[in-house]
Amino acid sequence: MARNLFDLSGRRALLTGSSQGIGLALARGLGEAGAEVVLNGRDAAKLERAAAGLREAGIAARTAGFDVTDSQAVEAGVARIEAEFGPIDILCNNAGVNLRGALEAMPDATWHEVIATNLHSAFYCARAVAKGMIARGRGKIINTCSVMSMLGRPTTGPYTASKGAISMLTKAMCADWAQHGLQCNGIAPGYFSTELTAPLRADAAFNDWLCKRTPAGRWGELPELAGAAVFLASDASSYVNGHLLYVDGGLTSVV
Ligand code: GCO
Ligand code: CA
Repeated sequence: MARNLFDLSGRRALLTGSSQGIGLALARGLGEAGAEVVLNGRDAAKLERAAAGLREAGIAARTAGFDVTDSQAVEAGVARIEAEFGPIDILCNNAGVNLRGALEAMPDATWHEVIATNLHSAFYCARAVAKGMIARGRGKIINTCSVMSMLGRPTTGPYTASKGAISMLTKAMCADWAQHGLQCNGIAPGYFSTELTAPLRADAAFNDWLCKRTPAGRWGELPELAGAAVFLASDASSYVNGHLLYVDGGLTSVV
């Protein structure tokens, strides 16, 4: 029987920032398609709870709690995963924070935390896993971008800059690594109901604006991101490279 192009069985995925929100939804989606998923996050207890939830759904879930903003911790964390569990076939660079505030009053520390968490981490993790992927002649890197890879919004300066940068880093990864059999692409979510956007959903005016601004007329629900992740993580996208796949209810297609 022909192999299902979207089947991820036998593949191992490392997902950064996956103890909640988009990262955990991507892990669930890849797991449901058959992948073994390795969750990463800063809070060990939250990470274990997330993995337990996936295991209850029959997904092979492991945890690897290392600080993705520390390049030495990343090298050690990736080496430990590949020694203990086996090769990483799929990397989802999803770790991200959004610390909002007026740009003119933005402290250095806030800027640096957002850029380090959202951008440096993607470089550190991709560099660490690319060594094995290049040696094996295949691998999938999926970077969590955003509609803010293309659009700004007041008070989200560092986040917007980081998401623009990671969308271009995705193309840089394609430029360097496509020749080695890696496919490096981005998923650009619109507005989804997550912990990160909870403060926005609590604001009636923002809610009203978002539902009018989004052609689908609503917030995205996390399971609606799984299909894009499975597609970009699977053989179905073997000739897709450097692509930014918007999952945004049409938001970036209209004014
Ligand atoms: C905001 C939101 C957005 C979302 C999402 C949109 O403050 O506008 O936090 O940045 O997080 O990234 O795709
Ligand atoms: Ca986002």
